[in-house]
Amino acid sequence: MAAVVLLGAQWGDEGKGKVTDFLAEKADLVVRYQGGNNAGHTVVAQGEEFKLHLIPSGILYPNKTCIIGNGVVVDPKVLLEELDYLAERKVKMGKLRISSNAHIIMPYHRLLDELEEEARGDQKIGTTKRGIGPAYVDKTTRVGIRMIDLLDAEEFAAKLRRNLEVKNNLFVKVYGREPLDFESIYQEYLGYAEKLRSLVTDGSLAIDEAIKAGEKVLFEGAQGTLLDLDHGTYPFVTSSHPIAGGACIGAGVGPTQINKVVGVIKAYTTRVGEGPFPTELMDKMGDRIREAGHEFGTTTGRARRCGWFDAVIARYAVRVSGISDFALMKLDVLSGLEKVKICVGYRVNGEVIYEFPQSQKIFKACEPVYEELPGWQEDITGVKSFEDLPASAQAYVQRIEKLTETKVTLIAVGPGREQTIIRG
Ligand code: 2SA
Ligand code: MG
Repeated sequence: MAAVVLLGAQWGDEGKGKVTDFLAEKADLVVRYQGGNNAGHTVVAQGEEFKLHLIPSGILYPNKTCIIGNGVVVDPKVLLEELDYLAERKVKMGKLRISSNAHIIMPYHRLLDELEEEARGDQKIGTTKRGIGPAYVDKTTRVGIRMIDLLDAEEFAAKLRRNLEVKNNLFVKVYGREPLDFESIYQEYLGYAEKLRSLVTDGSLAIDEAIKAGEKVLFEGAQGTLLDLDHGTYPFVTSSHPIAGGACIGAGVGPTQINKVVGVIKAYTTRVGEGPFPTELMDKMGDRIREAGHEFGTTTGRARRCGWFDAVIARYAVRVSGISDFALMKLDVLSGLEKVKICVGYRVNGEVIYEFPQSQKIFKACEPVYEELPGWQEDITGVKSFEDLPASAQAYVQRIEKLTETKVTLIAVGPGREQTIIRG
């Protein structure tokens, strides 16, 4: 397998970190292609737990190269903190490279994220307030500051000055805030530039050279399909493209180079932030899943909304990303239930639909149509092969495969690297 894209097939937090870590073992290069430090990966390696937000989880292998692609928005302060954290934990690290075309998150992006959320009132999106959206806005309106600009003090000063003029006008006149100070931001960021200079490279070229040399590349998506700017539950989405196509743009690689797309799904569904969620459980069952699955955000610590597995969404993810394999996570969390449910369609306006609707107004009105399956009581956290899973757990997985027409080739029954069932 030369190049694999790994992505979230739900609303993020599917457990991508664990699968990345697992697949990274076989890769030479691990590339992030979108998002920023709104992501959060918890990886258990060498018996220890690591929390990463920006750096690809492949960094935990000393002989790998990790690339932060051009499609990522980089908060340099956070990146340096993360590097320090890894150094403190005395991890033998892989090589890290940052694309020169990646955009930089500036202090005014973080402030804007906060102020805009506040201003939205009950229409708020529930962002992570990391400045992600405002940084992508600047990229799109062509005033963004890229890694390469940051390394050129003169260029950086000019761009920062121009940006601050516009942003400060907004802070003062619209939000009644104090203006941000040019000099302190300038000095602070020049400091980051010096620390990061040696890591900046042409990411697309590095990936191309690796592929041509026969190396294996893993593209690691953050967030999930339903948070995609175009294909997600707009406007309750993030400002980038977690879907497989995002890897081409966000890393600078052509679609014909990608051989495999792995979608990560959880055995149930979760969502952080606002927006419709048909299978959400507002009852004791939702609490039970949250507790058993430790469903609290890695980035913000927020309690995640929990619900049953939604096959409509999973099938949709297969469609928009061309998912070839599913990795099914946290199957063990459902152990001990008498019955488990899978959403197979939605009831809306007096009819039943089986495709993810285009209109968010309709999606919001959707009531799940459930299929009920028998649960399993056994502890499965030590199970090593599919055949050794309880019959009803096997049936649950097979039902998901049938409904999504996609093979589940990896099943996680616990957080550890060894708690993984591989199916051919
Ligand atoms: P933003 O900050 O602009 O990207 O927020 C926009 C929406 O996207 C949601 N969002 C997320 N949802 C789930 N997981 C996310 N990342 C972390 C992770 C979660 C965490 O991958 O583990 O640690 O809390 C993530 N990032 C953004 C967000 O809730 C808004 O609905
Ligand atoms: Mg996560």
